[in-house]
Amino acid sequence: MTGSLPRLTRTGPAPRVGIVHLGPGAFFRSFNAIWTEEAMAARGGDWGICAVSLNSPTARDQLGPQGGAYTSVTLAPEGPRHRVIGSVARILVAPENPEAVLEAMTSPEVRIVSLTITEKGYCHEPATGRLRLDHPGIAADLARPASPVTAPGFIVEALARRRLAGIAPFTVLSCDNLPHNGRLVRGVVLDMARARDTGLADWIEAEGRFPSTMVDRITPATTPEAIAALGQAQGYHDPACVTHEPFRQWVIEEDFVGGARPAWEAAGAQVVRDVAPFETMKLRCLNGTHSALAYLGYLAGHETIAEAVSDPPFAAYCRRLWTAEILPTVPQPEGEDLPRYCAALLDRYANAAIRHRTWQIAMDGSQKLPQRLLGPLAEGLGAGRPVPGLTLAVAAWMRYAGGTDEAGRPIDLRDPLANRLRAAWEHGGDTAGRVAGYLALTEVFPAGLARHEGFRQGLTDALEGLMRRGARSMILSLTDP
Ligand code: CS2
Repeated sequence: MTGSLPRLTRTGPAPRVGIVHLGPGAFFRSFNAIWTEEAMAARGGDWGICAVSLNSPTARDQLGPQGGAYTSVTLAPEGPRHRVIGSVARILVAPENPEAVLEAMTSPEVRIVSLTITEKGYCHEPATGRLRLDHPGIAADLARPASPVTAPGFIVEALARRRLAGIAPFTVLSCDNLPHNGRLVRGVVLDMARARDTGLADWIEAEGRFPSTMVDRITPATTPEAIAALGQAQGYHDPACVTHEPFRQWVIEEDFVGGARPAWEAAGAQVVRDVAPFETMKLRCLNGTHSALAYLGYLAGHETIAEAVSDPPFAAYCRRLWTAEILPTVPQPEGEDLPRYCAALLDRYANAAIRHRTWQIAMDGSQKLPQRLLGPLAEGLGAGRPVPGLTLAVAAWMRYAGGTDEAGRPIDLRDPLANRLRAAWEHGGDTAGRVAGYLALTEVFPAGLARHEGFRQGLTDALEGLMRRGARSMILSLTDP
């Protein structure tokens, strides 16, 4: 059907490039590209985006034939809204032509390199935040710096070339769901630069800027059904389209090289001195409950987040997590009303127009758990507060990573540590042995937490309960004891 429709194409000229963006997936399209389009419309500036895929050619194949244009589909409960976005000026596929990417990143007109590469793209150890020098991509980039494969590799090589050419560094703007994402990317870039050349590392340390950001917009993976529905509504074929919720929030630390950046605040972004309280709020309140709902919901047979929270014990579980276990660990960000923020989250989750799969959110758990669940858990334990809800969520991750659901069906486990997670399950023997196997993953569990006897026992009991009674019944006993 959509095959016979004309393809969407750019109408006006593409903007001049001022930003190189690594990771042009769905989130970039529902977020960065839209804010930047609006900032340029409001205040001007040459901030067109050169979008770079570090892995597959998919984004280029989708966006390229359309001159970078694509449709943003806002999935409001009352019906979809469509809008064509034109801020993507150019698309590159790094593995096909790393040199073209480095050339773009070295251009003096490019003042910002932004990133949505997901947690694992930073090649760091989640528990410590340090660059993994034994990461195969990092090892390859240190051996052949001029043709990198990883994000840190591209950034360091491009900065080295700028330094040689006497060009100021670009600002590195991480837009991934990681705490202190600016500090994290600065750390991995400096670790890598230092492994190459201390002079380069000193220059980056002195001249480079790595503002932290808090990013928020629920964006499920684009489905063939969404592309077909857009075709029906608009009469064109756009495989690059993105669907997302109406809500969005961007909090950006004001720390750019030479102050150069689009006027994102003209589009409603909050530019602040300290992003940390906003990050903690979002990572723990939103992403924390998202991951909890993903594992427990998946095990209980809920395909989407909206389905999970329409099941009353799951909504009660979220409320309980916020009130009793998460909010006591969240500092007050200026201008936010935390109880209202959480109540609004439940409404956002309940938006049935968004089919955000629990399986999608369950992906890469080993990279997500530390900041989403383990941080508030460790703080709660440290303060002597009971944390049964967060403990149940971690146990559900273990159960999920074991590889079969409650009906005995195999789970398509996607995680950089998938093999080790499965091995911990298979070789653990009994429940206590399995828990011990997971807690021994030092990349995931900080030593203090892994050694905590009460936590270990709580996990073992929760996992035992999940095996015997199932996720829904465990949630019921927690919310309605
Ligand atoms: C989700 C996030 O996939 C996930 O892990 O928790 O992508 C979430 O939808 C966004 O952070 C919302 O801003």
